[in-house]
Amino acid sequence: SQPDFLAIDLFGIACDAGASRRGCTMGPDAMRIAGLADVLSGLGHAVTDHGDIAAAATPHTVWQLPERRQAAVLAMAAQSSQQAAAALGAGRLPVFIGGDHSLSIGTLSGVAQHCDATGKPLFVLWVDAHGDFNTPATSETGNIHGMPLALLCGEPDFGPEFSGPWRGTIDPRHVTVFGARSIDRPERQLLEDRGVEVIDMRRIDEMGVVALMREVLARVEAVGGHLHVSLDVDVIDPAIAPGAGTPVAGGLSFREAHLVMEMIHDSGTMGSLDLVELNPYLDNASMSARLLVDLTASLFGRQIMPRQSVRTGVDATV
Ligand code: B3U
Ligand code: MN
Ligand code: MN
Repeated sequence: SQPDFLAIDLFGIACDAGASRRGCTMGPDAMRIAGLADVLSGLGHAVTDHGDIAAAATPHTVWQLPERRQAAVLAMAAQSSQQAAAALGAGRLPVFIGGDHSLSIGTLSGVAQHCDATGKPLFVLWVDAHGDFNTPATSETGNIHGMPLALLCGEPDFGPEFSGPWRGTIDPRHVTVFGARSIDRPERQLLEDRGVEVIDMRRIDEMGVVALMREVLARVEAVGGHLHVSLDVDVIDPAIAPGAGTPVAGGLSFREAHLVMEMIHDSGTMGSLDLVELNPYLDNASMSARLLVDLTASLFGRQIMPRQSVRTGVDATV
């Protein structure tokens, strides 16, 4: 488990080259303005904001070229991979503020490097409306934000242009996709074949988030693992989080999303975090940015009333 107060590093990754619509480049600033650092320091944590990694200025004509966008994604991944490994090596907890979900190619590969070096088993909780397990061969859109997990899990369809420290660094059987409700056919087959756990919205409706999250977290706790949480804003219902480029109806409610975050916090297993896909250009009066900051507060220990138990497997008592 974790100390109550953490040293948190914030890294903005102003990237939209992996997405279908532009605007996620403004995500990091929107979350800063919504008070992310203040909320975390208000909880007692020591927060350092390292500013943004940004792509070279991309005129729209350049953004429309798939090879250029792909090169931009991977150039940023090379940087964020180093940031992740360095922050964790220094005993700090890195929070990556996106930016579209392709940024996890970099962040997770750096986290994996650190876990390899320390011998901690790595688990990934991918909280997302989508599976993000497409490959260049299965993707209908060609957008890289629909592919990061497949690349990280070593799918062979990626050509040599995708080489880098990210390729095949994650064990698909240590990945849980939570909140899914939009998965492409061939993507679904790959997820099944590789043994990725997919907790879709129907299972959440039937079982509730508590029973499902307890199982996921208990597996990490049992082996003293490092949990990387990758939170895609589109997992939340678009009615309350409209600032997402690929909204899908029927997402997590406000209460469910907070409960998931609170349970992750109580488990003490989270070692690194991505906050991705916030598109302030599509947001409504910053409501999604503020909700993401609010959820992050729950992830880092904000509680309505104090609770004594910090164990997931045991019933928490007030
Ligand atoms: N599966 C689709 C849609 C998608 C995935 N991730 C996002 N959208 N954000 C695709 O493009 O691969
Ligand atoms: Mn995603
Ligand atoms: Mn998504």
